[in-house]
Amino acid sequence: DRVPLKRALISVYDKTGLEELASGLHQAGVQIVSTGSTAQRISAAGVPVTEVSEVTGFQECLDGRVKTLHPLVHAGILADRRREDHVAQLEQMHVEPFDLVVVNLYPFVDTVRSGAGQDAVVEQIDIGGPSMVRAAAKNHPSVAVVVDPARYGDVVSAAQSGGFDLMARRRLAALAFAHTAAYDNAVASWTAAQFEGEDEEELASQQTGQELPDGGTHQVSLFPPYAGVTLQRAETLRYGENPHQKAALYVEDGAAPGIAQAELLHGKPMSYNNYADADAALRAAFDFDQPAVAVVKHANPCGVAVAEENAHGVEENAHGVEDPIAEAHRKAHACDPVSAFGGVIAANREVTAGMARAVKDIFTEVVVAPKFSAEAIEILSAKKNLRLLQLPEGYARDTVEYKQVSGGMLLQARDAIDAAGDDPAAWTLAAGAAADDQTLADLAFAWRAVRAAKSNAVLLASDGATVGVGMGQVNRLDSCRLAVERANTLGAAQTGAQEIISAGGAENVTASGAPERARGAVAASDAFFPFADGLQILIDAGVKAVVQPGGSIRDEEVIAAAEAAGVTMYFTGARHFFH
Ligand code: 93A
Repeated sequence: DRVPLKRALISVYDKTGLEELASGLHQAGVQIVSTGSTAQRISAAGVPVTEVSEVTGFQECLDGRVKTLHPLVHAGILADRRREDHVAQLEQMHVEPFDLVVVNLYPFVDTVRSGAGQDAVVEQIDIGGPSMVRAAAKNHPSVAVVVDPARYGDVVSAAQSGGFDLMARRRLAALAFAHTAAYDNAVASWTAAQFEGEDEEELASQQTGQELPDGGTHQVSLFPPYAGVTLQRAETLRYGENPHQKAALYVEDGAAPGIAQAELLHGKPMSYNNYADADAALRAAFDFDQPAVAVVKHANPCGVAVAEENAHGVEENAHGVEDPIAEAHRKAHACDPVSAFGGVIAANREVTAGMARAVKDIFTEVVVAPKFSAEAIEILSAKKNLRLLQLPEGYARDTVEYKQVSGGMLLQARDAIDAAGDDPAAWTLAAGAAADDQTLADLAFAWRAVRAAKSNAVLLASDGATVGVGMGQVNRLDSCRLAVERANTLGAAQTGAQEIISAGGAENVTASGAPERARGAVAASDAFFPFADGLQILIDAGVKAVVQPGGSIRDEEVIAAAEAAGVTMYFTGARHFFH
């Protein structure tokens, strides 16, 4: 069922790889027909090419708006070669059929992004290109269609080996239809946004305040067309959240390169839950500039920690940290070694051999990081069931987040640590004495880390590491209790109480023998304390400083409790709910 490639129609805006494609096709004996500047480029590369205008007997007109929109072009694409009547009609009209159509479209989305004016954007709405792509995709029993320069290598190979088979043509057709659908979706959203823009109030409420390079604001809507949800199936997953649920991974057109584009270096295929947990872990680890590690279970952190960056070429930095990412992992794991069992680990730096040696001994589902050293891969590959996931170059999170609700979808601008209140320099001292540098650094760490925990997050930290995380509760009081309880019980699972006593920390060991890690720690709360009761639990446990948004109608009560206990409390004025 192969269709040999004898005649190709090429019309591309993005000329990447065009010369190689054209010369490869020519060498394989394929005749090339092409539009204006595409033909010029092919011809300049020394490859014979026929202009579309020669085929149609019609010059391009209206500044190129009409180039390929002609029956002699479209009959050549749409004739079903399996049908005698179609073949006969082509002969009558002296039309030669196309076996291959290579098109990429005017850069509509890039033009919108550049902040160009309406007329300039409209001019970039490609009409002839999508028509050829859709025609060729419809007629995939006879024609192969290619919209992505990354596939040119396959095209040349196919030309040399008797053409694409039917399955390959069908796959290409599906990609082509998805491509034109995404394109039209972007055009439709942008056009609708122009219409909404006539209502000044609505426009103002949509504006993000980001200035365009040309200073214009006419297209600065919160959800520009390219943020539309246009997805393509990338991978079928074994099952969903539970074994009886079907599931697949889709990638989003135009999205920033994220976990959906990551490369599995080792281990079994990623599962649905692996993707969700690894993404939550990344969100936490990449909130920090310093080397950071987050250990996550069920999308919640059971440990987040940072370590001092080690200056290049220096054996040990001021804090004696030789292998910062291994150190960050050690501290993150120590927060809750019980929950870390079967967890997902994200690092924001290359995974070193040092970190790998520690992870090897802990049952872990996934390690995700920007890079793994060769030695780390070797060490961790010994674990058959551990997945090693390497992030794509330029990993970033998208500017828009969405969540399904029945009958629709919620979209919001991404929550990031970039509000004015996220900067400790902008915090207000609400109670107690100003924190010393070390305490302030721990508060700043806790404030970043608390964003990783869901639903009434209250987090205790010391020395750049979480020591107790309370989350997933329907009230803040229970989260405070949980954070304290975890801080004061779970540490024992990792460090024997005896070791702590012999290390001189005997005063912080409870009767049960567990280290009392809440005492002397700092706390962060993702939203304000509605009453003083939650804060009181932290105070009673010996927490020395607290950071929280403030803004409750009972703030005075809350401040009074902190003052009475001599506990330092800062208000950020910003909050970070995460559900
Ligand atoms: O302006 S169009 O919508 N009208 C057309 O008839 C047409 N035919 C091809 N745009 C058209 N194209 C587009 O021109 C293709 O999609 C491609 O992006 C571009 C290639 O033109 P050139 O070869 O002159 O660079």
